Amino acid sequence: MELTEIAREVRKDILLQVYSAQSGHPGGALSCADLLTSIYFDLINEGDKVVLSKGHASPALYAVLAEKGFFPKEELTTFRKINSHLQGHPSLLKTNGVDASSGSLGQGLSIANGMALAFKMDNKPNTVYAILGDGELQEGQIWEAAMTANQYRLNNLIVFVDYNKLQIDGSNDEVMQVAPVKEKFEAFGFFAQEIDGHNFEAIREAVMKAKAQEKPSVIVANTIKGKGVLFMENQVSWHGKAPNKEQYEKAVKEL
Ligand SMILES: Cc1ncc(C[n+]2csc(CCOP(=O)(O)OP(=O)(O)O)c2C)c(N)n1
Ligand SMILES: [Mg+2]
Repeated sequence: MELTEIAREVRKDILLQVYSAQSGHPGGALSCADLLTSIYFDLINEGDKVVLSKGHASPALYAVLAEKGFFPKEELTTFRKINSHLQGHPSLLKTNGVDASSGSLGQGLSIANGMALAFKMDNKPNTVYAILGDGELQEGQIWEAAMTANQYRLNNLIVFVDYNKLQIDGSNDEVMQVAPVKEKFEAFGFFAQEIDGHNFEAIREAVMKAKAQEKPSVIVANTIKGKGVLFMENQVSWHGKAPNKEQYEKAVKEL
């Protein structure tokens, strides 16, 4: 299947989960659907690790993992239900295929650092991918982790920033300015690139360039929150809200 087709399935499954649960975060899940599709269906090698630091986008991760065969797709409708292995935020202990627990924003880059450092100590050739939200960059721990990645020259670490310009209740600019993102990471010793986060070729090319560096990498991925569903695109109100039946059917039809 083509990446575009996989991403379309992933988006449908994101909506299915949030609709079935009648809660969850469609906007930020749709925004990183192409990044996760790229990582899991184009870029990943056996043994690589993926840290979805913006854990509220769990429906995107679960959709990709189900598509990969880590668990049956039928289970997606149990998302956020009591006793389901698909909890609101990813759990390393509960869900097959999840590499790191997340949900409390700000911690994922530190976890990814530890994994990358461990790969180096074990002389393993693997890569760690981390996906951060742009609002998440307001967490101080991110910048402590950025210093650490530079200190240990973690060139096996590739950080994606899902740069959709929106967070929970407004734009980054209104709440707490994070721009310029690329330059900030450069100042922290990263090799930094900025791309269209919905372009599979651009994502692949940036990862290949990142892998050739001697320092940690950040790929600032310009994205659209709610991407793929017109009435959700760039609407902060769809950060953490479930569609009703009519909206769900309209969204699926559009996809
Ligand atoms: C430490 C912490 N504080 C607050 C929250 C609640 N929260 C969940 S998502 C979110 C906004 C995140 O914005 P961003 O990182 O831009 O994510 P995206 O736009 O990709 O959804 C917040 C504040 C949280 N999960 N963790
Ligand atoms: Mg955001």
